[in-house]
Amino acid sequence: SNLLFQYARKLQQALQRPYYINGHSLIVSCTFGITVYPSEAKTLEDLYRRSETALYAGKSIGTGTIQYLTHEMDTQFTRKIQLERSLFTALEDQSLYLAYQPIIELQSQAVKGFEALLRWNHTALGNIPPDEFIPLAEEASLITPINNWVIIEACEQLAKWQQTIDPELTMAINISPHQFQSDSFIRTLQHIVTERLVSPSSVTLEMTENIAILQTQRTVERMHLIKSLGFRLSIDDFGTGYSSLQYLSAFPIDELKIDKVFIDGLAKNDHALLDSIIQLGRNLELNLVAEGVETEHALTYLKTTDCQYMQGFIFSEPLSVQDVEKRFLTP
Ligand code: G
Ligand code: MN
Repeated sequence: SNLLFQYARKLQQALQRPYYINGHSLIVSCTFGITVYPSEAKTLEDLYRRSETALYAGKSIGTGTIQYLTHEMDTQFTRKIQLERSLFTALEDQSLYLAYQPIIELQSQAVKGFEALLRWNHTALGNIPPDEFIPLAEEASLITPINNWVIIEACEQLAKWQQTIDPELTMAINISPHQFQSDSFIRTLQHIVTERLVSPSSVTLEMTENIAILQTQRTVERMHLIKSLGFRLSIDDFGTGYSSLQYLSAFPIDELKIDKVFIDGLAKNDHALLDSIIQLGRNLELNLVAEGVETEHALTYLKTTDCQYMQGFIFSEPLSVQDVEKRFLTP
């Protein structure tokens, strides 16, 4: 294999020189991905696919890299291909589904509503975290249909639960910065309003602070458009993203979801930032939801503050539709 490497180097040196074409000097760069036949690949297709895997891994290090296929690269790539292929049918076969985590009113402990969370239970590979499958869905151009499905599905579910559980229930839906900018997203919201799937005032769209990095004027206009359709807006994972606070008064938002890190701080009696965020939220007349509440200690403390709502394992994990109905549908 050392010989192979030397051979690749020589080829690279021969190819990587300036070419003079029409008075222009063009530099060619040359990156190698190497797979050995027949020990690492049995067929031409395999040889090609695996070399390409090594090539892209090499390119991510830098052009001009000579990269052998490693075992790790190979298993990672095979998993990726397998996941990507199943993603195309994941909506139909219902392996992609929504879980619903209750949002609780702190003082009364009553269920205010739910947050819809996208989950994927792959038939062969088990639970695949969103961090892994969302980028794949983006790559495979499946993210738009999936995003739209999430919104419609969550709204239809809310409409059912408003009839069977409580007419005041709300639903929170996560929106990515890219999705927020898309026209398809706005059309989906308009569809909900015109078809009267559910009252938009009971639907909260959650976006992270990263939304503020995008061109502000356009972002603000878009938020006003969403508000004019009647939906509510919330900043998710508040306190961990974009550091400027100035956007808070520029954005027409209704709610802050306080990131779990500030709740976790309570274990060390570290509540200065949490108190300040709650104060800030109240001064701006925003709803406040504490996220990731796991301990009795944190819950007890939160009850002494002006924060109105909480979400977390201490009350409930995200639940399936069946489990929500088992727990909250009283006959
Ligand atoms: O980014 P966002 O806040 O929407 O993500 C919520 C995620 O946090 C979900 O995946 C949910 O399952 C998880 N989660 C919810 N409550 C808790 C909790 O109390 N502890 C931990 N560790 N995770 C939680
Ligand atoms: Mn969220």
